[in-house]
Amino acid sequence: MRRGAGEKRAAAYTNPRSRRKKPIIIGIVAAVLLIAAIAVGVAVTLGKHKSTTAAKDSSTSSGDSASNPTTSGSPASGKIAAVTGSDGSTVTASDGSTFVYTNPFSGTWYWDPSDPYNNAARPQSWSPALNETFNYGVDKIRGVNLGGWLVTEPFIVPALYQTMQQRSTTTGTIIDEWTLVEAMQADTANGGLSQLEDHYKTFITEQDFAQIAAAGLNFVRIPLGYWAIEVLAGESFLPKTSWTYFLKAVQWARKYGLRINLDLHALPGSQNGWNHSGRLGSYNVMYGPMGIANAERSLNYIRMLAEFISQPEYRDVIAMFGVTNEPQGNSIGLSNLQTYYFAAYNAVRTASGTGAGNGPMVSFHDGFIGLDQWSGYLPNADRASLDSHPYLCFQGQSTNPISSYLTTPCDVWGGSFNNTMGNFGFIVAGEFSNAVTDCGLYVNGVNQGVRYEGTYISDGPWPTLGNCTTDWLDYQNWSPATKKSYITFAKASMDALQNWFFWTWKVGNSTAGIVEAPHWSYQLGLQNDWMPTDPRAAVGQCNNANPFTGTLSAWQTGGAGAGSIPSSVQSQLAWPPAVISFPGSASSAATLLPGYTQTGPLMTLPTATLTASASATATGATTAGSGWFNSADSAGMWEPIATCSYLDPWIGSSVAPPSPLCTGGTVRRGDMARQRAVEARVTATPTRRR
Ligand SMILES: *[C@@H]1O[C@H](CO)[C@@H](O)[C@H](O)[C@H]1NC(C)=O
Ligand SMILES: *[C@@H]1O[C@H](CO)[C@@H](O)[C@H](O)[C@H]1NC(C)=O
Ligand SMILES: *[C@@H]1O[C@H](CO)[C@@H](O)[C@H](O)[C@H]1NC(C)=O
Ligand SMILES: *[C@@H]1O[C@H](CO)[C@@H](O)[C@H](O)[C@H]1NC(C)=O
Ligand SMILES: CC(=O)N[C@H]1CO[C@H](CO)[C@@H](O)[C@@H]1O
Repeated sequence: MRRGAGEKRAAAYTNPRSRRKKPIIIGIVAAVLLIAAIAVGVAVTLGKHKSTTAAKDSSTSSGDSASNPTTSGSPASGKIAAVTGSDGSTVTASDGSTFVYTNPFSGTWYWDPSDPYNNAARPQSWSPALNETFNYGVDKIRGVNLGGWLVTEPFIVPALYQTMQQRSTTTGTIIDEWTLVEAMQADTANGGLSQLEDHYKTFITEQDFAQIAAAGLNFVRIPLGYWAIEVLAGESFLPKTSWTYFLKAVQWARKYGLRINLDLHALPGSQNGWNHSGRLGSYNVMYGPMGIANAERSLNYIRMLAEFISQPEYRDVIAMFGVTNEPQGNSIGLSNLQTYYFAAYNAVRTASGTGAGNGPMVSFHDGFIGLDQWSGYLPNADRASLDSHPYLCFQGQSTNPISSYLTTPCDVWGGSFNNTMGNFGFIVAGEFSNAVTDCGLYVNGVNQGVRYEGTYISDGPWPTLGNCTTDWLDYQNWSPATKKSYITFAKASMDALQNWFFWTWKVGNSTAGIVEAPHWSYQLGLQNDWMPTDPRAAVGQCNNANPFTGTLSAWQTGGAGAGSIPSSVQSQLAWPPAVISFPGSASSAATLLPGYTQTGPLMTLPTATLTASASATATGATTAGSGWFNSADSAGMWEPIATCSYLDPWIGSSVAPPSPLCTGGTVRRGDMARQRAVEARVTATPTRRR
């Protein structure tokens, strides 16, 4: 979620801790296999091999084999659990518990532990099963974000932040995941960093995926921070752990027929300086003296993710890959952002190959630069899409009730989204919400104030318009008419945006035991009758007499011509850009900034420990894969140049690049030794292959 474009960060939060300038070096450490550490806890509590034949319903056994009938019996009863079912069937969850699958839209779940890559599940009768083609532009993406889960945010999980703040004696205000992690590390009495993993275990569970399918939704967008992959010394994040939970999410999505849009939400150095990038403060990707280096380090991670999700075991589930959430496009500049995106696109397509079915749709966030500016970007790109996050709540505020906004989404977004489908190609709203004001606990971050109440600390003055609690947040007392207005507003947003992900599925309680940002929770809206129970009801809400009807160019959906980007376009976008601009630069030529070189050993992401039986054929996949799809993708990883100096990746933009940039390298070698020593303690390196 963005703040208003161009806002300055609060002075109080600039450079919150004094940090030594410390060259940080991508560690080169012996390979450490982490398979054991990432074991995905798929509970295989069932005693025997079962049929892999999909039954329409658990109550009607497919019975392909008399000795291994598919039944709906629970494991506890000694019977064999069903591998599939529809509305009313009993599901055995991956933790061994059972629950009743409720899906009014004729969705079917599918889970056979002996065939764990089977993609037969379907979220609703009208959405393609995972083993069928999703026709972008024709089939609608109706999704939710799983915000606040693997990338925490104060406003989505306020109790986590409040509790740590109450306990914290050694740190200042906990404002982002970085400071949360520091506080947890100090809180050894309560388990230290395991408290963050406890949050991963509890905030989103398998039942959420079943509920999302039952809500008529067919996609989830899952924000992931780079720390899922690797954390270097001096960076306060929990390393690698969230990756384990992402792998669980993949299996749960598969089980309930949901497709995933993997959203790389937080990059090293931060791509936007906002709290939800992991660290509130400066931004350092394509901006500032470490802007090139951080982008190159990010390209390593993008490539590792792309190689992983392009494997046949994963590619039909992880159908989209948002390579970078909300970069500060207006500071970076359109052309440099496009150059960076092209490098990311190349990393993905080199991993996946081109053509429909080969790897994900790539998604580029618009960088808050007008949608029209993207017209014509990357002609012939194979399955590239644009991501935009329209919000009404972070601009001027108003006391007008929600009933006065019923056509606003149609008026302000409908035309531009519709036009973009024609002049760029596929566009998705990766985020939107039901909020029309910035009311809600921590919606602007911790201690940032609220525009509506006149207390917002940036970009004032903001007049006091009223009281958020009584005017907007008191959802327990909303009238039926107010709830109806929210449903209408949500439907108008959905119809205007066409393909969308609500931000977010769930908002946790504050320590007061209530949800204090109700406009941001799809689940709470369903529970309290202010979200549409069937999102298809949104179709036609805007009365768009002439909507985009879905004829994307063949190349945009992986058909003829896909991937044949003209060489003149490619050379314009060659990596690295010649010049990047930022306030502290003595000179902005990219050659005068720290950068990396592609000589590092390959790093792969660990796979889950799911093993299919030899007879499993659904995806042709009987193993969890190696983590790396394309063995011909063998260029080195970006790594430091032995003779060059580097700054702290989080240094900020007001610092000049190291001078001289590259010397005999003595300083750096000493630092690399230190880096290795510290890193070995902080985090094991990802698996290296070569
Ligand atoms: C998808 O899976 C179902 C159940 O196994 C199967 O009947 C169907 O043929 C599959 N569809 C495709 C396109 O492979
Ligand atoms: C808003 O109203 C609530 C409930 O009456 C009250 O508790 C709260 O203090 C008020 N907030 C402000 C900022 O005046
Ligand atoms: C939030 O608090 C309410 C009680 O106020 C409780 O019923 C509910 O279960 C809590 N939700 C979560 C997710 O803990
Ligand atoms: C939507 O786009 C189509 C072309 O793709 C155009 O014909 C139509 O007029 C547009 N509708 C609106 C309401 O902008
Ligand atoms: C200061 C800051 O970064 N605030 C952001 C924290 O996250 C919320 C929710 O995503 C944003 O709305 C704020 O702008």
